[in-house]
Amino acid sequence: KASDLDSVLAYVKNHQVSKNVSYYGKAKGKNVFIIHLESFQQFLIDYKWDGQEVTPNLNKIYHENNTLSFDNFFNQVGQGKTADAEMMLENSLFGLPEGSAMSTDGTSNTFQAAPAILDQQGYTTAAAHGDVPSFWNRDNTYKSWGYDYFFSKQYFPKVKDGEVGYGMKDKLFLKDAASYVEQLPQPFYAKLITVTNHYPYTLDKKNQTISKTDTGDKTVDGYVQTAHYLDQSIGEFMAWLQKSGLDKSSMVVFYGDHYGISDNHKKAMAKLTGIKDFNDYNNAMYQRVPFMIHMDGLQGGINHTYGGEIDFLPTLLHLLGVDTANNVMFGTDLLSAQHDQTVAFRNGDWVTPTITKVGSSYYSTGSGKELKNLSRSQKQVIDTATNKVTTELSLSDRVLNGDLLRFYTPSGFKKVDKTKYNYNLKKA
Ligand code: GP9
Ligand code: MN
Repeated sequence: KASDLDSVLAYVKNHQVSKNVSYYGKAKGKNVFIIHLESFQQFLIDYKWDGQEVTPNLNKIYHENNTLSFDNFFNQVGQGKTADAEMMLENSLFGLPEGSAMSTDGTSNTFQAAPAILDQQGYTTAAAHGDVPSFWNRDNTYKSWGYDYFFSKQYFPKVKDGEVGYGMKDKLFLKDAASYVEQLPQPFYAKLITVTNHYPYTLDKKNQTISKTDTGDKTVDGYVQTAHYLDQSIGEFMAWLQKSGLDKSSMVVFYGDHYGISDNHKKAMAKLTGIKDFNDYNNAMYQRVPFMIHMDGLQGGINHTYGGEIDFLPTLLHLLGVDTANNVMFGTDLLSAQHDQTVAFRNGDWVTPTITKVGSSYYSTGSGKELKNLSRSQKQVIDTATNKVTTELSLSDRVLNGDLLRFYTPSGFKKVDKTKYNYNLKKA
């Protein structure tokens, strides 16, 4: 019921942060490319295997002067994996404790998502994915989020050996998707979801241009190979961007959606990382994923602020000069001096710059030393973080489970009319 929203609105109002004047509106009116790097963990950046950089193109972007890169940015997904990442990135709402919110609530709920917000700013919006449109209920959810276009499998030409795993190979996909996006009225907001770097990391011989790792764990050892292939596809995309001239008028944002190597593979991770006794603390630290914002004229550098996927949208909208004060969002602008650096995991564990909680254990963030006899001030950090994390997760769940946004429309926001959209390719 509508009154359930009161505590949500009060929480959001109480957690407003100031803007960062040196970044606010810096990307106003730019086209936006959101590049989804499937299963891509931060440790791949600058990682070397067999005497080679695994991801030379992304490494270059990561270190460039006009890229703002975050090195303490965590994925916060639960069982919904990609779908949870999409939910957080486009709504600043958490996925649900079980299942995928895109599947359970994507069709029926009211949302105030990135595409609908940007529609108000004159943007054309599109998502692209080289898989069937029904996967994760994208076809229905994207209507609720206000996407003008959704280019899925049916939009792309069938070619021999064009697919592996969950869909089109990244090189073919990005090339074709880019050619669609290029035709959209500007400014556009386009999300391109790659998929080749997905478990179990298989790739045809022809595209294997770096050797597999040698941990002996079959489903882990192909990871560098598909990541290397994904990286090459990014290299080709960036070359296209420059050739098209769109590099001058666009901001390109990269993110990794979640881990590639799950905590069932600690032995293999120990071999890949050189951390002998790869434990729960290390596993938490390796939930870092890339978040990089690349744009001509952007003041870049490597930013060490702790945050996660829930913070993506307010950060992005502020760069675009879009105010978020009236929106129901659980993240805050990573560039704000007041951003709270407590990072929630979906199971209630958390990371702060000083202390990390995994299950019933606490560790010193950085050294990984387990904290046993807690000092008063440590107890205080723990209480504050635990309280914040439980509150924000449960309030976010309340929004999704109760479809509470149907009772609230931010001022100036135009409600999404789901019936307006049809993503089926019309046969000529
Ligand atoms: C499928 C793809 C994979 O369409 O997005 O989803 P995941 O298994 O990573 O959640
Ligand atoms: Mn995924």
